[in-house]
Amino acid sequence: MPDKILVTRSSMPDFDEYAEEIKSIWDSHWLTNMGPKHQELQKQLKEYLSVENIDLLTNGHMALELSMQALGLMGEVITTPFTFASTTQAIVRNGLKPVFCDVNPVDFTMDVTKIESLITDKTSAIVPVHVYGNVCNVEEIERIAKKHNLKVIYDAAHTFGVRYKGKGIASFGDVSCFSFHATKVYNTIEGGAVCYHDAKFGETLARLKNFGIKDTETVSEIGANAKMNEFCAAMGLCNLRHVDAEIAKRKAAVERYKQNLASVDGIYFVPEQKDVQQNYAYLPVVFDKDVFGADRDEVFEVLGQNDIGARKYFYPLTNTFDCYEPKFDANETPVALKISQNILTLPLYADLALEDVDRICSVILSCKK
Ligand code: T4K
Repeated sequence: MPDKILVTRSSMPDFDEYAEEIKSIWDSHWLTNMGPKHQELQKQLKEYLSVENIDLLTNGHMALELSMQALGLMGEVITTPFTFASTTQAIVRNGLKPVFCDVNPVDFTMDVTKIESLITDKTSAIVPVHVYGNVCNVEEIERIAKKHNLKVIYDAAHTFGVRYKGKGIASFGDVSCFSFHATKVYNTIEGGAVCYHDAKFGETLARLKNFGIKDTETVSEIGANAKMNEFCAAMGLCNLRHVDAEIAKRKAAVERYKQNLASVDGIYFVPEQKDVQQNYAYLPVVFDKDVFGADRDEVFEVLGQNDIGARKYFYPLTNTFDCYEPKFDANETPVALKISQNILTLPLYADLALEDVDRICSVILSCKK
């Protein structure tokens, strides 16, 4: 009986490598609050991601939430409902109103042709998501933001290491927020980062992640605690040594999936994006029941019966969540609604054996009618 295959599996260094990395923490007794591992990781990531400025946080969610606070956003924020709960929750928890823009059916990022009609005199920012590692139309978003004097905060949770036209993905927009959660291409166990251009913003963010403390006798903002600890930073230092090799293995798994499934009628893969160096973060496929014969939920069930844990990322859309009052109408984002009802993210991680990819594909093909 083969082991259960889950949608992903955390990348980890060898135990000895991590043990060696954390030895100095025992010597120093310095566990958190921007210690030496934090500083070193910040320096290495700045270079790896080719960014002007970077700050490390506890997770990707706090990166989003505190970035919005640091920018002093007000009123309405244009965003996508086709994302993980975090993006919309960060907006709402800042007292802002999310205004949902539909996505395009090719790569599921924000449909830039629909942004301008949603702008009002209350709009202060655009929060697009490079969903699954697919790069948004950054040029058009920049044009619109400049024209209407809006801030742009990219949810870059899925785009660690992605480059567009040779530039690090976080070069675009005012701010980009990464997640280094255990399930991501690159992890620090839990963790996240904010990349930005404006030094003043960086100073505010640094205070916000440390209770708003300016110095030992001055607290200038209403902050939170979102500091990355030394054990997470140490994991990050180890994982950074291997991330290129991990991405190469992911690429091989994605290519194997495509060899097996890309020519099958009724299964849609996102085409490779021009000028993009990808990170192969997720493998989303969309089922067209009229052509394939089985729908997404049926394939999901059959995979589950075979101990294969695909996931319905991102279903349901965030604009259908019960927790929002007033409620939103998902029919206003029909493309996102249709995709969320038909999409499945298939298992993908560096150590996924190609034979397992073949087995997953044959289970999927067994559903075809
Ligand atoms: N923005 C976007 C667009 C995001 O996708 C996310 C997070 C964020 C913002 C916020 O970033 P963080 O604050 O999380 O840094 C998972 C992750 O928890 C979440 O980070 C991620 N997006 C989301 C897409 O996926 P769940 O609830 O699906 O996770 P869970 O526990 O079901 O894990 C999925 C699979 O991963 C498991 O079946 C096995 C594997 N796994 C999981 C864990 C926890 C491991 O191999 N090791 C582990 O330690 O949310």
